[in-house]
Amino acid sequence: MSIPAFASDIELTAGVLSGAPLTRRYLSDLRGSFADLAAYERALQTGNPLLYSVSAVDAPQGDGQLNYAVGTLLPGRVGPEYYLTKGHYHARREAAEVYIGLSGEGLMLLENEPGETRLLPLQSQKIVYVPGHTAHRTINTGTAPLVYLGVYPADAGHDYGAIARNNFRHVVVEQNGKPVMIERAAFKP
Ligand code: M6P
Ligand code: ZN
Repeated sequence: MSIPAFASDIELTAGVLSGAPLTRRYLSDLRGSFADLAAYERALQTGNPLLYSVSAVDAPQGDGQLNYAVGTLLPGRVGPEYYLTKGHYHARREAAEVYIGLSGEGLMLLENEPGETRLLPLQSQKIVYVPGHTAHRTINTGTAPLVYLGVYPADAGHDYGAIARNNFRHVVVEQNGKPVMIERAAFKP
């Protein structure tokens, strides 16, 4: 029996991990995520751009294993709202995750079930600890792709349902060239 270790290469510009499948999310996959519905429909009429890709390495089955994934979120906006990931809770709610910024500039929007919110920077030399029971979404506030690595328990699972139903309580929009977080209820296109 040899040690079941392995190494991955990160291809930063393509956002790909060697040997791992790549999932692509296009604008049409993000229906319901952006606050400005009219701006979303207008954007879709002019095309269906790639918003982000995820290249994930799944560990072998077994207790205590970790998965990891490189996400590459492109720069852009729908109306005033920056490009973002769908965001999710972990199906196993207590599962935490560590995000490590690799390049680009962005934010992580965190929210828990009581409705508390945190907004933390994600970029090179920043590491964000996402505790269990916390929904997380990545937002690109820069002009280059935001590339990051997420490491999470192999049995965490993705639960998109709660976010698909209620979205996050806050939106991050550009105002005077800077990102500003406002309550979704107060958002006026
Ligand atoms: C990170 C990890 C992945 C996640 C991806 C995109 O790379 O957390 O598990 O899939 O970001 O986020 P989402 O699944 O919300 O689209
Ligand atoms: Zn996660």
